[in-house]
Amino acid sequence: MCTTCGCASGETSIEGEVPHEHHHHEHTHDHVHDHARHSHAPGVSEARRVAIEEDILARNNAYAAENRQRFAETATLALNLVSSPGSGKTTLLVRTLSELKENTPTAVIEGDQETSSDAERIRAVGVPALQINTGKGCHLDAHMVGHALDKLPPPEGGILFIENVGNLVCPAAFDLGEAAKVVILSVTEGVDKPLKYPDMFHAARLMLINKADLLPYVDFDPAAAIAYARRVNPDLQAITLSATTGEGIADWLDWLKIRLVGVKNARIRQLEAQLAALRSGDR
Ligand SMILES: Nc1nc2c(ncn2[C@@H]2O[C@H](COP(=O)(O)OP(=O)(O)O)[C@@H](O)[C@H]2O)c(=O)[nH]1
Ligand SMILES: [Mg+2]
Ligand SMILES: [Zn+2]
Ligand SMILES: [Zn+2]
Repeated sequence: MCTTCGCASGETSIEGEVPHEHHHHEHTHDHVHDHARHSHAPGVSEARRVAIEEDILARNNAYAAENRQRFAETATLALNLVSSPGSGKTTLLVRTLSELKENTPTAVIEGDQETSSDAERIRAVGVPALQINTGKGCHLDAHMVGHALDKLPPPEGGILFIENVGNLVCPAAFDLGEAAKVVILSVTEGVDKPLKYPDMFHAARLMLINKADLLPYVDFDPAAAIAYARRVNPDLQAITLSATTGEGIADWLDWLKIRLVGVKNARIRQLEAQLAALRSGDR
């Protein structure tokens, strides 16, 4: 994980925010920015390294729970899009948002080490987007996403897409409070990637095999990729599509709609339970 890969926290910047002036916000739990603990001192013992990792993930999970609560209250379907760089996440988002934006509220949080170019690509579609730059960091974490949500409210009754930093390793370990991780594997990457990077395919709910339009030109058997992925995650769903030609996109849109209905129904059940509790309190 990130104690070994050398990424350092504390370099994150969120569009429109002055770096290190971000502590005036309402996290409900104790919020100590102890960045010294995120560093990667060479020569730390194995036991110490494991303790540091557990600490980082425990803190992350607390922030993720806050984000998840926020998504539940606003009936927002939050999806964490993960992949190697260049698999087509932003291209797929641009097409997906163009299809959805008529009828579904949407927003995008973009994560990259540098530049706001992906957020600009999304805004060009007419959808609100906010860029997080992670600097040396190799993944988004729940704390960064919480800050981004202060600037870019979750789209109520809609879908928030979080495009993670291109990296098949570290983002697997970080829960952002999302309903599901969606892993994108493009056909130019080879069918063996689910075996080589099992954590990511294990963490994901859905695998999108992108760039299907290139299948005639590359040695890539989608059925083999799916079989490998299901070795590490038997429940993984899979859709083969092309962000550029639009083939298979309808299946992806259907998947999104079903998930969104699930989120809205969960919110209705939650409100009904609260109402019932109030009524029984009246009696
Ligand atoms: N042929 C083909 N190219 C694609 C497809 N999706 C994305 N690309 C190309 O792949 C490159 C990387 O895409 P991008 O969306 O920036 O990937 P990201 O890094 O995952 O966000 C760009 O040149 C895209 O035009 C696809 O479905 N088919
Ligand atoms: Mg991108
Ligand atoms: Zn890392
Ligand atoms: Zn903070």
